[in-house]
Formats: sequence, C-alpha cells, structure tokens
Amino acid sequence: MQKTPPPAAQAETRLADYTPPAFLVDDVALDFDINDAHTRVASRLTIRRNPESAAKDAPLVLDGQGQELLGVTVDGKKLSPGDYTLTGQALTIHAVPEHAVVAIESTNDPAANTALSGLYAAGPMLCTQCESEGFRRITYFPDRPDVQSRYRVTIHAARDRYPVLLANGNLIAAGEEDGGRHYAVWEDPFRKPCYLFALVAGRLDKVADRFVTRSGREVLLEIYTEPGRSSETGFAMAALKKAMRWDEERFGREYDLDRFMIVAVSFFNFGAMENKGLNIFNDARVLGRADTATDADIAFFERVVGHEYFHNWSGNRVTCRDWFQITLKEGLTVFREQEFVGDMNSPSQERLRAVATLRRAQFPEDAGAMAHPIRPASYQAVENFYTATVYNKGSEVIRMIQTLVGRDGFRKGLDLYFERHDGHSATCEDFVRAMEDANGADLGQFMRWYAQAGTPVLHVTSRYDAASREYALDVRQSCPPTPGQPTKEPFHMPLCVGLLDAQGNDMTGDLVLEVTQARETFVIREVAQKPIPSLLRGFSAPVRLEYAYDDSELLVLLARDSDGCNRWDAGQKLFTKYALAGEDLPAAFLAALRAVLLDKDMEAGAKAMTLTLPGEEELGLALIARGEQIDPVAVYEKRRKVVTSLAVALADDLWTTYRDIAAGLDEEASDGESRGRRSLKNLCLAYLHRAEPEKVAPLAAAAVSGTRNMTDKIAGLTLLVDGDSPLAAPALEAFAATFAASPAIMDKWLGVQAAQRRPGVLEKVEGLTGHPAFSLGNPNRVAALVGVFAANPYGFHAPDGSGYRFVLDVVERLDRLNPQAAARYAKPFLRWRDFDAGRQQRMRETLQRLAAVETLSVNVREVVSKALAADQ
Ligand code: B3K
Ligand code: ZN
Repeated sequence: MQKTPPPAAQAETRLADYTPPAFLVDDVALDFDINDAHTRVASRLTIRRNPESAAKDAPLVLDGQGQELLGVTVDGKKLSPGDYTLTGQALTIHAVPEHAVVAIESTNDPAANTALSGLYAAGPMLCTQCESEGFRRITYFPDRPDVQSRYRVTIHAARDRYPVLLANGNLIAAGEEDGGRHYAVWEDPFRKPCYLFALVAGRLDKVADRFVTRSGREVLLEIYTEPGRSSETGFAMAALKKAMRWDEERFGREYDLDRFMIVAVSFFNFGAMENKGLNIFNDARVLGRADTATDADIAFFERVVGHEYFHNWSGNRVTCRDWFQITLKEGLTVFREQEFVGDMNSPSQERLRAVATLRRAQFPEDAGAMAHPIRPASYQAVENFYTATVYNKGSEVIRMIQTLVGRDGFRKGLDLYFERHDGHSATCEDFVRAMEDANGADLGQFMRWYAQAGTPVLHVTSRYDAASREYALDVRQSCPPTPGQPTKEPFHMPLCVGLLDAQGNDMTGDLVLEVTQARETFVIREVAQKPIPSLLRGFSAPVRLEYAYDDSELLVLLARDSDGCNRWDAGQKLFTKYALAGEDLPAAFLAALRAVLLDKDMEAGAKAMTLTLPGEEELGLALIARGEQIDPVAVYEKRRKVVTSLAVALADDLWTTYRDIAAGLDEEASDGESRGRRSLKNLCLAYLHRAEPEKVAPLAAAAVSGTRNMTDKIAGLTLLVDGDSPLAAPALEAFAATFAASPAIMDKWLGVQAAQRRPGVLEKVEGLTGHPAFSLGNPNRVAALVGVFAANPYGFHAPDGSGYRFVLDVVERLDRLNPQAAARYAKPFLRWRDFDAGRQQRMRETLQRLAAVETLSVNVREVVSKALAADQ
C-alpha cells in the first residue's frame, strides 16, 4: 500500500498549450464498495491510443489525488513498482499497448473529504462532485473533458444506512448481498466526460412524477431529499416539467434517457451540478415552500432547475474540449435559462434582472486584478474561473450573436452546432463557426469578445440637421486596460437604438447598428424633429454607455420609452447622479417616480425594480469611471440619503401601495406575479422605514411573528435589525427558537445580522461564528455569515481594517478545509486599488500577511498573488 504525497504548487496552465489526449477511454466499469471507514473503488478502463495524438510513445498518465492505490493490472497482468510512477498528482504507467484493459484499485475516505470535491459525506449521505477536476479524487483517470466514455457503475453498501444507491443513466440490476448489504448497477448509454459522473448513496426521501416527451417517450422524474423534506420539492418538480417542455418547443431539444433524477444535498460548494441524468443540487437552490424559503429563493428554483436541465444538450451532449471553454456551455446555458425564465414569467423583468446582475457582479470583475475574457487564456486553479464573466457576460455574448443573426438564424445555428458536435467535445470557435455557416455571417471580428477582457465603453454624441432631416450618431468605443492586456482592438457589437420625439413617442422602432470601428458615424435619415435617442435598447451589448443626456431627456425616457430596459436605466442614471452628488431628488424626478408607483399598467415587479436604486457596488463603479476613489461607507450614506428623500416625498403613495397589496396578497402564494407584488410591498415598507421608523417597526415585528410567509418574516427582521430597533433582539430570539432545527432557515437569520449597516457589526459577526447555527464546514453557513459580511461596507470596509483581517482569517482557516470555497472570500480583495488611500493600504497589508502563509492552496494562492501583482 502506498500513501500519496500532497499536491505540489501549480503553475499557469495555458490555452495555447492544448494537445489532444494520448489515450482515449472507451469503456469504464466502476465498482464502489462503500464501508464506514472508507470506500474502495475498483475501476476497469478499456483504453486505446488516440490516433489524433502526436505523442505516439507517450506513457499512460492517469490523474489521481487523495487516494491510496491498492493495485494496478494491465491486461490482467499485475504491475510491479518499476512499471509505474506514482506522485501526489498522477499515476503514470510506462509501457502500455495500443489497446489495453487497465484495472485499478484504490480507496478514499469520503468522511474526511472536507473539500466537497470528489466523493464526500454530505450530512447523512454520500455524494459526488466532479466538475472540474474532482473525478481524480475518486479514481485514477485521464481527468479532462475531451476523454469521453461509456460508464457502468456498481455500488455495494449496507442497506440500513444506504437504502438508496444512485448513479448516472438507467438502473439495470439490483439485489441483496450477505451481511445486510445490497447492490445496484447503473449503466449510462451516452458517452460522457468524467466530470459528469455522479453517485449518491444514503437514506433519502423521494417524490416521483412523469413526463412524456414530444416523440411520446415516457420519462420518470425523481427528486430525492434528506428525510423529511420531500414536501419542499413542489416548485422544483413543476419547474423541471416546464423546462423539459420549453426546450422542446423553443429549441427542439428532447430529453434522451428514461429517467431524470435530482438529489438535494446539504453540503455543496455552489448551486447545482448537471451530472448526466443525475443532477445534484445544493438544497438551498431547490427545496422550499412559501413558509420555509423567500421569494428570491423560490425564483431561483425555477432558474437553476432549468439551467441544469438545459445542460443536458448544452454541456452534456456537446461538451467542452478543455476547461478554457467553460463559457461554451455556461454562457450558452445561462442564455437558455434566461430565455426560459423570461418566457415562464415576464421577459422584460427577466431582462432587467439579468442586466442588473451583470452590472453588479460582472462589471466589478472586469475592473479587478483577475479580470479575464469570457474564455481565459490561462489559469492556475480552474475553479477560480466559474465567474460572472464566464457565465453572465458569456450569456450576453451569445445574446449579441442572436441579435446579429436574428432569432431564426440563431436557432438554425444552434441546430447545426448540436448536429455537428453531438457526442463530442467542442470549442468556442466551433460554436461561432456553426452560427456563421448557418447564416452566411462573418463573426471573425466578433471572436474578440472571447479573447479580450474589460468592459468596453461606448462614447456617443449626436447631431441633428433640421434642413436635411438627418440625425447622426458619432460612436467611439474604447476598452480599459486589464492585467496582461494593455491595449484592445475594437469589438463588433450590435447597438440597438430608437428615437423618441419630445413627448416620448417612438419615431423609428428598433434600429440595430453594427459597431465595428474604434470610431464611426451612423446617419439616420428622415428624422422629423430633433430626437431623444434611446441608446443600447435591451442592453444590446455588455458595455458602459456614455451619452450626455440632460435630466429632462432622461425623464422622458423614464416615463415613455417603449424599451423596458431604457425606461429602467433612465431612472438608474438619475438616481446615480443625485446620489453621488449628495443632493435630494428634484421634484420632477419624484413626480416621475410617483407616476411609476401609481401606473395602472405596469407590473408590480417592474415597478419595484424601477424604484430600486443602483447598489453600492454600481455606485462605486460610477465613481471609478469618473476617476475617483471609493469610500464605501460614504457611498452607502449617499445612497441612503436619496432613499430617505424619496421615502419622505412619496410617503403617502408608498403607504397606499403597501396597504393595497398587503390586503390582497395570500401569504401562501409564490407564483411570479405574487412574488412581484410582495417585492413591491416590502420595498414600500423599507422606504417607509426610512421616513417613519417608529410607525414601521411594529409592522415589521408583526411580520416576523404574525405571518407564515418567510419573505415577509425576513423583510421584517431586516428592517428591525437595520434600524437597531429595540424590537430587533426579541424578534431575532423568537425566530431562532422557532427555526433552530432548520439550518437553511437559520442561514437567513445569520445573513440578516451580518448585513446590518452599522459600525460594530464585526463584533456581532464574530460572536455568531460561535453560534450553533454556524459552521465553517458547510459552504451555505459560510456564505450566509461571511459572504454577506464581506459585502457590508460597515463591516468589511471598517476604516481600521478589522473587517479585512476577519475575512482573511476566515480564508486562511477555511482554506485548510475547502480551498474552492476559501478562494471565493479572497476575491473581494482583488479591487483594493479602487479604494481610498487608507483602505488600500490596509487591504494590501492584509493580503501580504496571507501571502506569507506557506500552506495556501493553489486556489487561494492564485487570487492573492494576482491581487498583489504589480502589472496593473
Ligand atoms: N457546471 C456547474 C458548475 C461547476 C462548478 C465547478 N467548480 C453548475 C452549473 O453551472 O450548471
Ligand atoms: Zn451551468
């Protein structure tokens, strides 16, 4: 028996260095023997040399980490130590024939696997997570997505402890074994890369349903949960059926196995995973009812269930050649998910949400020390690159292609892509080529979106000539430097515009201008009067738009633009301007906001979004765009001042709206429309709390104790805590007493306290790290407390640096358990250069202290070293 040494430090892996695998694996037979102390894995790999590899004599290199190797045979012959080399990273077998059967036995210890990558214990059950590189922690294997194999998986375990045994594909045999044990055999008929492998074993509850595909095949749908939670699966099951139907109707994609399973687990590093036929979900993203989850959680169930289901085509049937191509599946799948959520609810609101998310989460990445294109050129830890850039900006890039080739052309291109690459590993070039070939389009310059980082800026000016009735838009594009990319070439992008007359009537409809040059002029003819331009309609490109609107033009856009995005954005621009100037809102803007609030035709959810100010993150970016530095506490106070001025001015209408909605809203209802109405109701209450805190606090307390609706409870608790009301402590106590046994609900309780915008919040959060509801070993608990704290200017950005030290101490401790999760909390430091001098210094000092820790994981080391790198 050989014990493997720990992994050594890793260098940059580069896209340019890609070479095809030396060996392919056609068939994989895995046998898992689950025992209390460890799991024994016997694997049998049918391999052959890859004809496409130039390395004709290369040895067989199998990735492997965190296991003990028990033995290896090649074609039945046992290898002796001289036949192979074993390191902490790989098993290399020196002489292997063209075709061979390699059999390997190893053991691993799921209970000790705190990294939650590979096979691990998630509370009472065992489950797997393999993307990106977790399969190598289960067995020795060429762990790369361009190796695709057929899998047959046998699982043996004690029946009482592990009555349910699941793996990908179809169940082909099951039965009893001696000693109270049993087994199950699963076979997946589709070739797949190993990152889509999954296994689950445990005592699980189940709900089942069925779906008949458009070609008439019946599919068994199952959702598994920890005991006692199956009554919280209703939204997910409904969403799954809707997603299956929608993908048939919108994109002609049908499900391909007889069974589709979802398992909800309570220890998971992110939202969910699209393993073939066996999706594994973070329970916070799939389980809940109106009395156990908030509306925001519930909205996510449909989104994430759809997203993972859509991966069955965009990701699984056609997968990625290498991990630089993550956006090939993720950008495309986010795009599909957004289209789905829009069609199921409100397309315009979904678009606003997507744009707001991009600005809040992705624009800051583009401005930070790890800015990367949607397809990065290199990485140290690939897990650090599952980012808003790869996902959300990636989705915007797909959307731009749809705008450029049209909706029908996009469908043709997507069909061609699936037809050409089904069953294979593809690249971003393959995707774009299919779009070009199906449409006779030239997307050569467009490919720069895949290679250049940074948020481009469109500087637009306009000229109207009354005599010739011509309107000219002068468009200049630029893109700020990002690490390793001091200069950028111009992007090809669709600029969607409309022209409004002085009253706000649409004069032109949507015009799509194709911007390709650093500077160019577009002339629009037959324009009857000097228009107000509605620029970047639908947010047609992921850029920052600069146009010198005056306030009166923005008020017309806010009141009348037929484009929902620009109506909303006009309000956002005005809010930003007044907030940063530290001014009260002028009467005309308040009147426009009142009109929105009272509009009879506008959906409540859209009203809530229009009446919500840009967040602190976005206001900070607006300061950077002006060449200033950020004092996050000052930004928060400025934002708060505008909130208060709105609340005071519109108090009567806010009360009326609040009462009207409260009177008619069913506390059990969580459909899209009810969620929108509830969000407007609670927004009104939050505003009113600024204007009349004494009047609102009792209402907030009543919501915490008097309703069963979790959204309202949390909204109430948030107001009490934020206002430091005397009612806060008893409400927190009562809440904790009621929900102590529900960790997912207690996460919200932790989060409310970590979000308190008041000096001294750190002390509370430090205290809560000792509360039984908190645990460093569970990513959801850490996100609820530390993640929320890291976004709180009063805590994280406390001027004495105490917030920075707290977060990096957590990073250091968490890194020893779970490097992927730890790296996430180092990322807020990537933008230390954007803050005022005092904060810059403290952030840098804290980073340097962490950099001195020798045992850092590759994941955290990459973030820290890139944050401190000099080439910015
Ligand atoms: N593909 C997974 C994400 C994997 C993250 C690995 N660190 C879930 C998703 O995007 O659908
Ligand atoms: Zn995904």
